[in-house]
Amino acid sequence: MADLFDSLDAPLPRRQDIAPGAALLRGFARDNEHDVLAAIDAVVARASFRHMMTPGGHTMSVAMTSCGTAGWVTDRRGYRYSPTDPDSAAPWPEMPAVLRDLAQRAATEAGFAGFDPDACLINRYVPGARMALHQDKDEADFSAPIVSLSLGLPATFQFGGMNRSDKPINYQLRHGDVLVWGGPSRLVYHGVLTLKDGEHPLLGRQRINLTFRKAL
Ligand code: MD3
Ligand code: FE
Repeated sequence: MADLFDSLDAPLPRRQDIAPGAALLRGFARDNEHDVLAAIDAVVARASFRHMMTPGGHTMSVAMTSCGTAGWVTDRRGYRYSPTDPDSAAPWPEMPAVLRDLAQRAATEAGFAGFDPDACLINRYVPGARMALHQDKDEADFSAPIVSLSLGLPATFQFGGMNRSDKPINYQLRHGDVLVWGGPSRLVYHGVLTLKDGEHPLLGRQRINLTFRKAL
């Protein structure tokens, strides 16, 4: 049977392989965006966003919190995964099932069946916030991928190489996009350019990014 979209221009592909082991699943989280946002609200109600300090003494422009058995923290002592929230000394909130399931479905679609994340970092960008090029290498097991979910305002994501000096390729990440990074792409340098101002219908003047990891 003919479908409504047959007559329209082809949409952007739903899945784009951007490098070996790296897949962009556009709009993957749109189907249950309301449940996803409610789950994030529930986590943030128990573990607030906070601006952490880097070991070098700079306050990050991105505000962060975590859920799961481990959360990522940084302070003057360095970077690490911690089983407790340093602000409350309590364990991080449990990872909501709706979030874990989404990450597992995305990982499976990208070829990483069996992904079992124990940490979910939640980053909040307001206009002006950015994340400089870095590698994610505080996790114990690099054979597991990282799954990232973008919500709210669009951002320009920089995908670099194995050396900081490798020229990055820029990708636009929009509300509901999911990225899976594994295999040869797991340790590439990456970052997010300064968030531009805007107003998102569900999230207002902010972007939220979740990253699901096997940290321990
Ligand atoms: C590529 N977050 O939390 S997500 C981070 O949009 C982080 O908030 C960015 O980098 C953000 O560490 C980018 C996409 C991402 C996450 C982890 C990766 C890309 C990655 C790890 C390896 C390679
Ligand atoms: Fe990162």
